[in-house]
Amino acid sequence: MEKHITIMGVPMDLGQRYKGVDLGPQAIRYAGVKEGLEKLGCAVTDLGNIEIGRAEQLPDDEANARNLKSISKASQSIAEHTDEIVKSNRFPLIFGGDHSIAIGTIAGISKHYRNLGVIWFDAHADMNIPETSPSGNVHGMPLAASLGHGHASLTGVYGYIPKLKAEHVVLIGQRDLDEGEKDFIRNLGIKIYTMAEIDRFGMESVMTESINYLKERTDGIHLSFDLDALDPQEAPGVGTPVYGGIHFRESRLAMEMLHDADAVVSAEVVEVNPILDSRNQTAEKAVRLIETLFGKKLL
Ligand code: NNH
Ligand code: MN
Ligand code: MN
Ligand code: MN
Repeated sequence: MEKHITIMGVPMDLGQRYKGVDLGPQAIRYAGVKEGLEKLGCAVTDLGNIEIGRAEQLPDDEANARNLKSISKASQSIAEHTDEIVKSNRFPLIFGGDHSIAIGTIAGISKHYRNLGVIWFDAHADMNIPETSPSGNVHGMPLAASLGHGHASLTGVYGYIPKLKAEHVVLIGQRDLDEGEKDFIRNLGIKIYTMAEIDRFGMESVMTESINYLKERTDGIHLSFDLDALDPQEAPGVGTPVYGGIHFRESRLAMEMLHDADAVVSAEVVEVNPILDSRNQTAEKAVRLIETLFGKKLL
C-alpha cells in the first residue's frame, strides 16, 4: 500500500436531498484520520475541501436527474483534482460528500490504468440511469455512469467513455436494489455479493473471492466505500439507511484483507452525514476502517 497519501475533501450534497452530507469531510477529519494514518508511518497531505458550485436551477428535471448540470460541472473539477493526485504518485484518499462524487474520482483515476478495478461497498448498487431511477437522485447513478450508462452529462465527464468495464467491478453489501438495477446487474454479469451471500458464506470468503477476481483482471483497485453499507445500528449518520447491513467487525475484516492484498490504489469514503449521526460515530468508524486499510493491526 502506498504510504504517501493525499486527502481531498469533496463537500458535495447535490446528488441527494439531505443537508449535512457536505459536512462529511470535516466529520472524518475531526475523528482524527490524519493523526491515525501518521501513527502508522504514512506521510499525509490534506488538500482541504475543493470547491463545489451551488445548485443552478437549470431545466434538467425532465432528465430525472436533479442538479444534473451542476453535478456534471463539479465532476469535471473532481476528476482534475484526483488526476493531479495520481500524477504526483500519491494515494488519493477522498472524503465525500454524497456518492455522486465517484463519477469524478473514477474519471480522474481510471485514465492512469489499463484496467481499473472497483470494489463498491454499499447498501445500494448506484446503477440507476435517469430512466430507471425512482428518486431522480444522482447519488444512485455513479456506478452506471462510470460504466458508460446514463445521461451524457455524467457518462462523458473528463472526455472519455466508459471509465470501467463491467467485469472489473465487484459490489458488496447490497440489500436495496431497484428493479432496473437488478436487470442491469444480470445483463452485464456484474459480480455482486449481496447481504444474502455475506450471511451465507461469510465476509472472509466473499473477500477472498473478490480480491482474487479483481487481481486476475485488473491492474489496480479503487475502493468506493459508502457508509450506508454498514448496518444503521452501527452507522446511523447516513441519508438512506437500510437495516440488515454489514457489521463494523465484518467491514474491518474486509479492510484487513484489502490491506494484505496490497492492490488498492485509491479510495473514497462517502455519504457520512454528521447532522444525522450521533456523537460522530459514523465518521469514527470510517476512520477506523481507513486505518485498517493502511495496515493498522489489532496486535
Ligand atoms: N437506489 C436509490 C436511488 O437510486 C437509492 C440510492 N441511494 C444511495 N445509494 N444512498 O448509495 O435513488
Ligand atoms: Mn452509494
Ligand atoms: Mn448507499
Ligand atoms: Mn502492512
